[in-house]
Amino acid sequence: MARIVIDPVTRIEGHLKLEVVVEGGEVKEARSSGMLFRGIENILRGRDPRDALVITQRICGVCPQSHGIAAVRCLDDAFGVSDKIPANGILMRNLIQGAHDVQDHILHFYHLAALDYIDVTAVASYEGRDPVLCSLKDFAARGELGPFVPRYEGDYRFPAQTNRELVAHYAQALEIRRKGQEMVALLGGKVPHSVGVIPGGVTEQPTVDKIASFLWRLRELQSFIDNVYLPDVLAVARTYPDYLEIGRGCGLLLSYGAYPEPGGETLFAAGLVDRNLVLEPLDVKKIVEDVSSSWYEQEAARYPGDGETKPQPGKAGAYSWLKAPRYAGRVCEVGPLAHIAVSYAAGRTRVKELVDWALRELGAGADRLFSVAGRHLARALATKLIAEALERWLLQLEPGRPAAAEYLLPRQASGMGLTEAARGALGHWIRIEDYKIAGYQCVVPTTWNGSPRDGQGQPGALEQALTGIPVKDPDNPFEVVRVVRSFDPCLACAVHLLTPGGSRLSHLRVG
Ligand code: NFE
Ligand code: MG
Repeated sequence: MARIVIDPVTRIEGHLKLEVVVEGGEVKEARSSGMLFRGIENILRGRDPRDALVITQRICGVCPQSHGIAAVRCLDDAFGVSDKIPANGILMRNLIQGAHDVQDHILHFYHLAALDYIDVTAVASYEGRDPVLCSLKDFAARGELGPFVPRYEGDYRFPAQTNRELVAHYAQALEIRRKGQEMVALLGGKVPHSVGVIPGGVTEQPTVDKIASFLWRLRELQSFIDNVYLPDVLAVARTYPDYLEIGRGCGLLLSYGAYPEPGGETLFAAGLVDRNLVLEPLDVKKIVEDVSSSWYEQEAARYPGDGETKPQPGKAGAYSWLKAPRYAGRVCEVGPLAHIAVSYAAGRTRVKELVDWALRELGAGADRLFSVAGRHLARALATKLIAEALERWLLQLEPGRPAAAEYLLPRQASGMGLTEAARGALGHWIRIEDYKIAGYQCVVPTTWNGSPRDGQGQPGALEQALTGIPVKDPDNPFEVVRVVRSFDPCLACAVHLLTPGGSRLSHLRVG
């Protein structure tokens, strides 16, 4: 029996620790631990409710727009203006969130995951004149392999020429992401933490020049997704076909739905699906957070609207700062696979076309989506779907029409804001008393996926996906990190250590 501890897992956002027990060449047991405490919910108590918009965007530098949208939907609900937002406001929120998500998905595939499959050292033997590859070759020759190593060895399958092409795409993806961030800034004022999204709508006014500036960047993103990103993801799935089998996970996908169309249905459907893609309607009241294996004071699992954050470092039997969200007691996986599978099961026509096309390309059945390569594929399809919708939403903007409704700050209220971040289902819950925040809870995607065991002893989604996978060489557990990264975990979202001086809570780190 071998115990492998990977701490921290690199090329993800934040600090995740993994412990897996390997016996007979396969993982028998896995434990995923979030190693930092998040204090955002407690920081918010006693503040003006509108501060949630500003402060929750600071939860994470990768997905601030997602938290901005969840927070504003939470305030819309508490202020009673959810159904009063003008079409321009709905559309511009979608455009900000969508431009963000497109570049975030590209970030994940190229910069956080692709080097698990691409041998970057192939640039050393490059003899052509492509300036990007030449500069990477020089970089490697100086021994500066900075973002590319350390890595696990032993399973790079592409020929050298393909490796070099994919490395060039890694560099190209950086430029494309910049275009996506510029699109966010065009309507949201700035990145990473945008400023124009307010209760009732947005502060920005759509103008013809902003629409044109957004559109030409969008066209570049669309072209990259069609001609580079999707073909590369398919190439990885074809070259590593065993990863269409590995890391199947808990088999229950949950989506809150996201991207409301003015007067219509959402782009991503809400609901749950199992491995047979049978749709179950979502009942938010069935969500609870369990703290049995988490470093919080022990109490019964609570609905997030009534949730508390009471840290208890060193609690016996606990091993994570992440709580364990559950739906009617069941473990759920969230993320682009859920976006795509739930929307597919709900009969969204465009999603069906895209999924059926991709599965035909791979000669695979829909059950193969529940896998490492399936998650990467679903993420790429979700990116294409959003990029197409961005164009539709952009061309529906009406310059000169209002973009926000008025609101009054209530003395007493409660609200809930649900959306889908790039990494999956994201919910914020607020309680307002005497015009101030009396309680605020965020349940983020990585809390669902990276959760520890609950009071019933059920492992979390990532822990389940790791159990049973082969590990050829415990010194090079590349299979483990490939499964982990297919979930795109973000521990910055899931947990946070926040102190003004940066040191006071450092003793809370448990290693
Ligand atoms: Ni920090 Fe986040 C996204 C959110 S994930 S990246 O997407 O919400 O736990
Ligand atoms: Mg929380």
